[in-house]
Amino acid sequence: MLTFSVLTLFPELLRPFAEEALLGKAQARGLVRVNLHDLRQWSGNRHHKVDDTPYGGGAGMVIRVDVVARALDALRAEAPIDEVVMLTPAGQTFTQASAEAWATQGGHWVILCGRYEGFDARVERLVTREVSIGDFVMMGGEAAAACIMEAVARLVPGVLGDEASHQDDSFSSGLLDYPEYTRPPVWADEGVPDVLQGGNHGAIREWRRSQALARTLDRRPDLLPHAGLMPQDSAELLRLGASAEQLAAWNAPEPPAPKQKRRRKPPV
Ligand code: JD8
Repeated sequence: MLTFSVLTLFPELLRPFAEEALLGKAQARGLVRVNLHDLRQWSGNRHHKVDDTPYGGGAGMVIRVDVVARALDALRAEAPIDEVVMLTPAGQTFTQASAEAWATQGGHWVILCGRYEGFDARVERLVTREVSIGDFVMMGGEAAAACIMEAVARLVPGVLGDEASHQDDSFSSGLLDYPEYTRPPVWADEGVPDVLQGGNHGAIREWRRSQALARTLDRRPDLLPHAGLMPQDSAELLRLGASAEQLAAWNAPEPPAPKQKRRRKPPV
C-alpha cells in the first residue's frame, strides 16, 4: 500500500484531483490512499493563521515551522511516516526514475505544499527530501503534488488496467513515444500509415521503433545517450541522419545515475 498524506492550505484544490479517474479508482481498489489535510488545523490560534512576516523584511509571508511540526506530530500519532517531502523550486528535480523509485518503495509519504514565500527554513530539519517538478516557478506546491501523485500512482502494480502499458512509456524505454492513430482512417487529407492497417505485427513493431527513434533524434536528442540503444537502433539512426560521432557518444556505457539526495532518516 502506498499512502500520500498532503499538508496544504488549499485541500479543496487537490480534492477533485484525488477523486478523479485514475487516483479515485486506485483508492477504491485499496492500492493507493490520498489523505488531504488542511495545515490550518494546526495553527494553534483561533484565527487559523499559519504564516508570519519574514525576519529581515521583504515581501510576502512565510509559513511557520511550529505549525508544520505540530501537523507532522499529529500525523505520526496516527500512523508511522516513511518520508516527508517538501515541494520547493530549490528541490531535486523529480523525474520518471524518481516516480519508479517511490512506487517501488511504497509506504507512507507526507507531502508538504507551501504557498506565499514558502516555509521557514527550519522546516528543512523536519523533511527527508526536497523536491521540485522542474525549472519554472509556481505559486505553491499543490500542482506539483498532483503531478507527483499521478506519476507515482500509475506505477503501483495493479493501478493501470494493462500491466504492459507502462513498459513502452517514453522515459521508461528512454525514447519518446511513437505516434498513435485511431479512426477516421483519413482526416483533412491525411491518412493513417499503411503499415498500421495491415496485420504484419513484426513490421508494425519495427515501424514504431523507427518512429520513436526519429522523433527522439528530431525533438529530444539529449535523451539518446540514456536510451540504451540496441545495434539495430544505431543502424536505423544512421539511416535517419545521425552522424557516426553522435552514435559513438550515444553508445558509450552510461555512468550510474546519481542517487537522489535524501536528507535524513525517516522521522518515524
Ligand atoms: C512550492 C511557495 C511559491 C514563489 C518563493 C517558494 C515545486 N517546480 C516548482 N516551481 N515552483 C514550485 C513551488 C513554488 C512554491 C511553493 C513549490 C511554495 N511557492 C514560490 C516565488 C518565491 N516561493 C515548484 N515543487
